[in-house]
Amino acid sequence: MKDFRLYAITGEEFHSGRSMVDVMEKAILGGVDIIQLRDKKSSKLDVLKKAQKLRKLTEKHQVTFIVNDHIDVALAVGADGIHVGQDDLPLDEVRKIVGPDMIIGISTHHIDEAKAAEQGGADYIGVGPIFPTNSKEDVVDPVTTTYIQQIEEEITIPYVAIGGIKRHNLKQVMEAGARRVCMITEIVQAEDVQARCEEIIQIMDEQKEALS
Ligand code: TZP
Ligand code: MG
Repeated sequence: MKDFRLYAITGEEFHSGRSMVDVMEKAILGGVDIIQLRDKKSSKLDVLKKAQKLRKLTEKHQVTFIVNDHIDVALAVGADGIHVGQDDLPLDEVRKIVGPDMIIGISTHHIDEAKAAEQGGADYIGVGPIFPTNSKEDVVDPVTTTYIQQIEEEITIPYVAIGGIKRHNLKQVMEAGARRVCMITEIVQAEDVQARCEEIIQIMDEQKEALS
């Protein structure tokens, strides 16, 4: 898959009435290079409609588009990838459905899950929640940056750190080794989403430089 550094997930309850396409377009203009549609509440039809809009947007800007949970929707709109959790269909079943080319990402909370994901053919893994977060229901306890260090040592496929990551703790996340980060609220709740993403990317660039 095309490499990335800043991954944004939709969180419509935090968009403050702004349209999803508008919020995500600002994020892309600010430097986000991968977008995930995550919608745990809408009907399948509504998820499809949102996915169609985001597919158009991401195609226009040449940005990777991932759909959370809904494999059928991902296939229907020609998304670049699908993101699943530990309680969704197992990776080998997902691969059978989506074929060899679609990106498959999976959330992990423990090194054993990460190893299984790597062996099972995931293209990338989510690593978190690093810090406490209010953006996910039934979330497990924070895994802390120690989990990032473990992943750095034992896992070779790309990983993205997620969960409660903000400008003020980005340094900690990067010091532990992460070079790809994923955020919901820190991005979509910002009044100026584009400026926020630019600021995040600047911090990431500075940290990367400082740590190299
Ligand atoms: N998976 C693990 S934590 C999380 C998800 C979807 C929520 C991240 O949201 P935020 O607002 O960046 O903490
Ligand atoms: Mg899921």
